Amino acid sequence: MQEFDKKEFKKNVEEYIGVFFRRPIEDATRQQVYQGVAFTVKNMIIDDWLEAHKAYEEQDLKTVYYLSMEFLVGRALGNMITNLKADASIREAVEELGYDLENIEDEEPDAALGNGGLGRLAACFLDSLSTLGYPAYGCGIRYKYGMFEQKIENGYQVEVPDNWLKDGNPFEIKRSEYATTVKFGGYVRMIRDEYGNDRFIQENYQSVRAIPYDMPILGYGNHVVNTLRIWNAEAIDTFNLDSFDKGEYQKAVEQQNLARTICEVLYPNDHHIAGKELRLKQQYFFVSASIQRAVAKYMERHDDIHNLHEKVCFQLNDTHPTVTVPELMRILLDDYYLGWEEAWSITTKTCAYTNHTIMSEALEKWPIDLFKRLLPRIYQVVEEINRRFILQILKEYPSEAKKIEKMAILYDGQVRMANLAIVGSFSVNGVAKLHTEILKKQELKDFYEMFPGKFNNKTNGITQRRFLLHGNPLLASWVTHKIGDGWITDLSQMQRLIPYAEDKQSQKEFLEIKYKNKLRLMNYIKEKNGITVSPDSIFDVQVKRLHEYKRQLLNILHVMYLYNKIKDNPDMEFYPRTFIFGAKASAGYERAKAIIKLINSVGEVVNNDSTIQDKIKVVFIENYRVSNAEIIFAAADVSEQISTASKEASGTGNMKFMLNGALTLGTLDGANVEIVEEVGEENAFLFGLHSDEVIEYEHQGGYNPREVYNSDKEIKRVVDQLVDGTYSKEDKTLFASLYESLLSGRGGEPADRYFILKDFRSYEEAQKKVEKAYCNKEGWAKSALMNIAKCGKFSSDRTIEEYVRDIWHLTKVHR
Ligand code: 26M
Repeated sequence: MQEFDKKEFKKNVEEYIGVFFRRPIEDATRQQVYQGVAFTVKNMIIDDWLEAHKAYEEQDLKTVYYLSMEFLVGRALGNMITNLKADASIREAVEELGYDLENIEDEEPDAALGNGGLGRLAACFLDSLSTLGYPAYGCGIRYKYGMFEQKIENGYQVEVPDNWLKDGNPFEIKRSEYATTVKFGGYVRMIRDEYGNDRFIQENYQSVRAIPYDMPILGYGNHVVNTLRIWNAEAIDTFNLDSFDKGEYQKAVEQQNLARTICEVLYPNDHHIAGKELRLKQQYFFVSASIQRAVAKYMERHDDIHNLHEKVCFQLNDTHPTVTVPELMRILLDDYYLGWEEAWSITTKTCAYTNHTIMSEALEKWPIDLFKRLLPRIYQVVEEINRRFILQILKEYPSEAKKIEKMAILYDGQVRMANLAIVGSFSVNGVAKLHTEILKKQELKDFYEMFPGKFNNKTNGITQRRFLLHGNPLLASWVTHKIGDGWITDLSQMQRLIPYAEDKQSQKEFLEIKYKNKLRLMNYIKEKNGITVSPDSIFDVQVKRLHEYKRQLLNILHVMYLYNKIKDNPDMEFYPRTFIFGAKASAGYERAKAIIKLINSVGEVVNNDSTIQDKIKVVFIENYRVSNAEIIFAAADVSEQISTASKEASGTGNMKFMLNGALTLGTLDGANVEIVEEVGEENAFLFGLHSDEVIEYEHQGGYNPREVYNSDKEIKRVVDQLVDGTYSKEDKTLFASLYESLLSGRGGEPADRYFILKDFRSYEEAQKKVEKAYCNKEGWAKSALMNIAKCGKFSSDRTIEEYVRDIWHLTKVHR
């Protein structure tokens, strides 16, 4: 990249608008100006992109392929400008063109190719890989429709398709030269070749053409640009549609339909598996295309496939891309004619697997019939992997028949993807210390005993470039003013803020910045919700996917409890609080949707009750996503991280709040444990059962919530208000399913399986401590500053360095 030339930049923007829209900039829409700016910025990095890849090849560097069904990257323009370190100059140039950079950035739709934590983690990892100078590809799917847009109508969630590509995507490049074919269905015929070897030929299959689209991922100020490669499906022979042969015609139509459907839409569930055939097609589609291409690329510059693992690592983001293991085997066996042992040795040195959840509903299993019908050759390979693995189990545990039942890959008519991923990988990692320990001691105990050396922990992290530098410019420049800008690429330098935590002037400055960020969110809420909130109130925030285990229900029940208190004692001391929620529910998850409705209904009642004098406000932010998350984190005082202990593998929102100086109110779950370890218990608010207590109760089949309900009048009152019409005048049964989930459960599930009533009092007490602490402004500011000072560990840069050191063994590019 050359020196930034403002005149040239402005000229380019105007030229693009002229060429693409046939308009002078004065007549262009804001969207058109955005397109012009975006193309100009892309052009600024295009040479670096090419040269970085040339450097990788010349230096013959090992590459990690991060295989993921999801990349929740959000908007690209602002991030690129940040990472180009061109913020001030581009802002000025855009201003001279008559526009405000923020408004232009707001024209970009989020690339919402993910559900939540797992997809956003993948995006943070790509940012860190580029910033640290490691060669990497993100490999995924170019969904035509990403995560649905959430509208709230009459308090209910309504899902609207996210047509993010409708105006085109200025950052992507179609790479037809790397197209490959992916085959589905048909049958496998075995033949003997001229050397007497068995060969397996897939016949009568349907196929689609996989076409990659590349998006640049720039490192921060280092001229390194990696690639997010997302695959689109196109039909193969359309000309066959003219065929007079009925069978041919039929097949051509089917192939067209297959191509049309595969990349149509992101499945909008997390933590719940619906065994849909199309989902498996998506998985094999992007995996097969990515692995074929990676192997081909390796062979372009190397002659021995046996050393693949020296230059290539496939990291599986959860079990979703697990077909990588048999697909690589298939390529090695069928295309490179390797023997099984050789192929297996290469595969298990090349694949590594990350587990992101212990929730049993999320454990991926496919019916064997479906798997076999869709992927006949892959299934054969899986059968052989399974056969050999069972022999190994029998050998190591000759007298323990139960081991096979628990560990087999094929069992009970199903393909168990986690078992396949573990057996086929050299590394299995959890995403926070506690999570990895639970995997080793409980969920994956048998595998840990058999392969202790594979297991390791990699505590998650987040990129400070997006979530502080871009999302919270006021705080970012304040930090830089105090300690220099080293934190941008080395977050551990935040430690240098420790002395300022005690300093009255710094505390005051921090609170002023927080206040301004609260004003920004206040205005957003005013505009979107029409609700007036006070920036002097405590901004208490829970934003994340909606799931019972995350316990948004605990939060809103507590709001109902507080409302009762204030109504009963209008003169009680109470520090005004704004409870802010943001969450999408999976479309078919009825209880989650009922919780969204409840939050909105409570808001409706509480916000409009003038007798409580604005002491409580409840705000549900519609369509929570990466772009508005940046505004929300910056404005938060309290970070609600209240999952049932043991259920949240890590959490990453918790880290984004910490980075922005919010105090955690949480359970000892996931990475909260490590956050509190870093910041000190005195700078957080902990409550609730510990994970071992939860696990112990679960072994006993649960606990009896009616004991709590019957012995605590205030809790009983709140629970009863779910069904007495307090928040559902029009239809008292609206929240009956939530009432039932707390007191009796349904279909054999334990009552209150997420221990909401059990933890209620402990939560309520912690909330009282929050209030008391907030009353002391200086003390609060000190704690907030300590959170920022101690957040260094939670940079995804640290996480990536650990992956590199323990799993990927990459070398940095010289540029
Ligand atoms: C599976 C099958 C069909 C449709 C969707 C899925 C599916 C999609 C996403 C299942 C799980 C998915 O994500 C799980 C997830 O987001 N896990 C979160 O991962 C984060 C990053 O490691 C952790 O911080 C969170 O604690 C964990 O919940």
